[in-house]
Formats: sequence, C-alpha cells, structure tokens
Amino acid sequence: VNAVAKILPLPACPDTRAAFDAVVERLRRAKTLMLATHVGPDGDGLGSEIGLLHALEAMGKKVWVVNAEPVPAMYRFLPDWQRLGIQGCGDLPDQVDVMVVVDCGDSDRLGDAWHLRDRASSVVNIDHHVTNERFGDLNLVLPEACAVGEIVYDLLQALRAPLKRESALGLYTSITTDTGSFKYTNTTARTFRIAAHLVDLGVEPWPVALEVFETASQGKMALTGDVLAHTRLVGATQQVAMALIPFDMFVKTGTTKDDVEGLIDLMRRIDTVEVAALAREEEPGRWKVSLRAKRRADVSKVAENFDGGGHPFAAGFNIVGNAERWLEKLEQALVEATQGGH
Ligand SMILES: [Mn+2]
Repeated sequence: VNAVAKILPLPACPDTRAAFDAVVERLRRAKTLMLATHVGPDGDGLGSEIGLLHALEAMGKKVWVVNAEPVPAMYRFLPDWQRLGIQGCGDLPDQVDVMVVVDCGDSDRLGDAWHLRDRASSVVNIDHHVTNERFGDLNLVLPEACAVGEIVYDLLQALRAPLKRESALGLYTSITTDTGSFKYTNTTARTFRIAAHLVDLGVEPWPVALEVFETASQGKMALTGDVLAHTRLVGATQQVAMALIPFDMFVKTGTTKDDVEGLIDLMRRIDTVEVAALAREEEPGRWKVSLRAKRRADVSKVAENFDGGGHPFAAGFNIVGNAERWLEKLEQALVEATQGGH
C-alpha cells in the first residue's frame, strides 16, 4: 500500500497554494539549477538539498549545490555530501535557470552563495521561518511546515519526481533534525505519515539518529560534564538553571562553540527547572547567552531586555564584558519570568 495516498496536502491558504503551484512549474521547466542553504548549515537545509539534488537529477536536470560553508562532520553520512558546497562546483556554468534557496529566512545568511544569484534567471525561496524576508522571485514560505524537508517532500510529490532512498534519507534527516527527533511542538500526524513513507523507501531511523543525535567527541562529553557539574539552580523552587562556559573551559576541553549544541536542553531537563540559561564566552569578554523555557515562561521577553530575541521557548542575546556585570540582572529577570502569568 502506498502511504502517499493517505497524506493530505499541507493546510494552505489560496495565496500559498498559488505560490506552491508556481514553484512546482518553475522547477518542472528548469533544466539547470543551483541550490543553497544558510551558513552554519544544519540537517534541515542539507537534507532538503540532498532530497532535491537526487530527485531533480533523476528527472534529467543538472544540479549544483553552492553552499558557502562546508558540510559539518556530523552530516557527512548523507549520500554525496561532497557535492554540498561551492568547493565542488568548478563546472558551474555562467548561467543557470533557477537558484533554489532552502531554510534561509534572510539572504544575508547565504554568505558568499548569494553573490551567485546573478547567474540564475530566477530565485526560488523555500522556507518555514515566520520572519522570512521574501527575497526570492518566487517565495514559498510555510511556517506550518515542521521542516523545509516537509515542503520539499510535497514539491517532489507534485512533480512526480522519482523518490529513491538517497532523497528519502535527506528528507528524513531534515525532518528529524527540525523536530528534535519527532518531539517538538511542530511535530504533527502529517510529520509521522511522511516519515513512515520515507522509511518505506529504505531509510533506517536508528543509523540516522546515531549520526544526528547520539554521537559526540570526548571533548564535548568532558565539556558537558563540566557544565552540568557547575550548573546553579536558583529561585524559590530551583526553577532557574544557569551555567557559564568561560573561554578557558573551551581551551581545557579542546572544544569549540559548535560543541555547545544541545547542552542547554540537558540543563532544562532537571525536574525543578522551568527556564535554563547557558552563557558561553566565544572570545575573551564576548558572551553569547542562550535561553530555553519548558512550559509557561516566555524567554523571548527576557532576551529582548538584553537587546536579543527569539521565540517563547528558545531565545538568546549577545553581551560584552565580565559576567559579574550582567549575571545578577539576568538571574533576576529569569526568576521574574517564571513568576509571571499563572
Ligand atoms: Mn529548518
């Protein structure tokens, strides 16, 4: 039984439906395409590109992927990951039909890849960030999509593109990354139906989970241990978790800012904790602070007080100067954030 028949289209207003149809037509007619995602590429952007690359090539089109930054080691299990970057595009022609940009809310985040836009007759912008700046000639922005991989899945189905295991592996990686392994609030029944179809096509969930979520260097584990051991719980019910990563902790554990990924989620895991804050000193005296909420508190408002921003459950800000100068103010703001509302 083909699972596709049971997957209803994304809920879309007439405007987005028209944009969807226009993108399908643009992709159908294109013979040459270049794909790009944001700098600091993640599983959604890279996985969406792999999904498009293999399926569009199977339709007889020529495709190049012109990302400005290389594929992080953790995503080098994706089939043909070596093709995901401008370094591998020596034969990129002076003119292609379409540039497809995925998972990128703002063209600045494309880095040097955006300099190539003049080589394309048109730019197609496919994204799910509410804040997308609609920098494309065609813009397909669906905030209700859990990942861009979900939108790409729909596009490939509409194109009747051959969907093989390689594409499926890309789209599965995209979806599992952006849903935090099918558990964030963006996870829907539709997410699982698409995932089921991708598994039918040969994707094995555990090897993907191993690569994306269950692998870390010894240095990262040491850093994790240090941070958790030094996490302070504050507030009347120990509802606020706070930790600092001073610059020398990176040096001592041989890690970089990339190794901080996911650490704050472990702090939030503590049962009494409602909000978590993790500050890392990326260069001496320059701090980046991440905030996470579990249920009620809105950490985006706290971040705004420090000239940052984000979402109610995940926000952040940058700050310069010794931690002693701002830490107490942050602590007070977080305790207050957990006391507001009900
Ligand atoms: Mn995404």
